[in-house]
Amino acid sequence: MSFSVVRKSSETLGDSPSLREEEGYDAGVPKLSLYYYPSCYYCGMVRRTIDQLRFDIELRDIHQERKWRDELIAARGRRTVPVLRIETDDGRVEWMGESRDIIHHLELLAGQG
Ligand SMILES: N[C@@H](CCC(=O)N[C@@H](CS)C(=O)NCC(=O)O)C(=O)O
Repeated sequence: MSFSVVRKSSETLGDSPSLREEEGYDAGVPKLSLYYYPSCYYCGMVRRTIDQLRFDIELRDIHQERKWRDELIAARGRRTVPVLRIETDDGRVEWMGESRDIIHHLELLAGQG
């Protein structure tokens, strides 16, 4: 898969609004969401990569929000996290599990794989 993604510029780090919030949804740009929970070790590894590569990814805590947990189970048949949900602008949705695969995917998207 090959596409560009929204990443945070240096001006949008910290408490500032993200590029996506400022500019809205860009055509051709996939929307990325990470299903996770805070104490999950493998989720922590993925979140570190997200921070390092400055990806603008919505974090969906499955312990905090029941709807995220239910959505994850409906899509994957189990609640194992981390899982990256990738929604392309044409409406296709892919679900990617395994922290190693997610990290590798993000590195490729960032051009560092
Ligand atoms: N090999 C997986 C392991 C993921 C994993 O074990 N996740 C734990 C949390 S750290 C989990 O979701 N366990 C609950 C379950 O599988 O139902 C990965 O690297 O992503």
